[in-house]
Amino acid sequence: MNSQEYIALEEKYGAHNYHPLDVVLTKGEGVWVYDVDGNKYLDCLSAYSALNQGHVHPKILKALLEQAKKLTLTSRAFRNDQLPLLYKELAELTGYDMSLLMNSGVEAVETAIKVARKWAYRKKGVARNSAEIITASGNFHGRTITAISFSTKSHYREDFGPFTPGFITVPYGDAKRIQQAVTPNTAAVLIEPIQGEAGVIIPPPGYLKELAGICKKNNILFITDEIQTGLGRTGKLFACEHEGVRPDITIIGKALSGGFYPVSAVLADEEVLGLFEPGEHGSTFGGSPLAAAIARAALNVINEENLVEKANVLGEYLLEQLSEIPSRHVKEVRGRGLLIGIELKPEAGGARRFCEALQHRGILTKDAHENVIRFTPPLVIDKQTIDSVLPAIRDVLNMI
Ligand code: IF1
Repeated sequence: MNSQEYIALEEKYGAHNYHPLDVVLTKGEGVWVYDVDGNKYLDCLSAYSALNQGHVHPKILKALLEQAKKLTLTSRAFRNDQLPLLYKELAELTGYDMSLLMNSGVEAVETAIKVARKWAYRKKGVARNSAEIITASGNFHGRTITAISFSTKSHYREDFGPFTPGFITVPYGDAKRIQQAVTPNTAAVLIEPIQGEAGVIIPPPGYLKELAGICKKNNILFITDEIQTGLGRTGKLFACEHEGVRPDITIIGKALSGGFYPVSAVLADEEVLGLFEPGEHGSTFGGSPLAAAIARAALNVINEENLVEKANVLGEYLLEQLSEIPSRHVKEVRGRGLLIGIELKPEAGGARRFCEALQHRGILTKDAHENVIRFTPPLVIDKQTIDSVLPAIRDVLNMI
């Protein structure tokens, strides 16, 4: 079958909740992907940072295959011999006392919200059912009813109410607005250290530090969603480290499995995560031996291959190279590490047509927030590969 035939099948039999680029991929290796018609592309999206380690990393594949032959799932009714090792390795890597394993990113977000509410009732003395969580406009934390309850994008919410109460949303990037929203019932502040979906929005310097200070002063939990920014993407293990901030709760997902399997986690110290009691939370697949073995290998690759430092060095290089491209369409190029966005001027006709043009030049990426082209290649990319695609990017940014 060719691309057109696969696309026709998908359109006929699948729900239309996506509008993907019309490229049907069948194979991936490192930074490269191949479509069913035999074309090769550089993946500059990396499944929104889930593929920091590159496609089908051989070491993660090996861990998956070996574990899959032995034991895949126990449920948490029984213990397994992989999860404790992952817990220990996560603690050693991140410095948090504990973690709780879930599957999708949004489940970990919901988990963090649950534990923050419990903390407010049990530790802070907030009256039950009245905890408030402050979030930021332009946020993206996933697609569940609770996560869209505090989305500010009408397209994500419009027909899906009623919503979960208990969330207050203030403009992103202005610490004063967070301070003003604090009440005695505030349990937590939940933000992304850099907003991905909103178009790679980097808050003003000092923002995260200020938020951490406000939270500490007011006895509020500071929760960061590092599902997209974490595990090396921005040139630090966590984006919060750019400001020397250690949140009370850090949420990770995506690259925690290197793209093999959905694995997410909530990281926190014992005084917070220790509040969960047996039966209060869980998941059939969360923390399975297969997930744990994959995550252990995925973390190991980040360490062994120095991916955090690579993202730092190559990110700086790519940002500089992209910034130097003269183009009448470009409003701003911004980024941190290998999380880079090119914002186009409103009159450029939207980022999608640029993504389609890049696709025809062998580069896959995705528009964000209408006018932003993301460049988030796997962290295993090298300088030579970056150099090899710059001419095509230059051409596309200068098309009519
Ligand atoms: C889709 C966006 C990115 C996330 C942050 C939680 C989640 C995500 C910061 C939920 C997920 C994904 C999901 C994907 C598209 C994508 C995305 F454009 F929609 F916003 F990355 F920029 N927190 N982001 O970025 O994690 O439950 O999906 O595992 O198609 O919805 P999940």
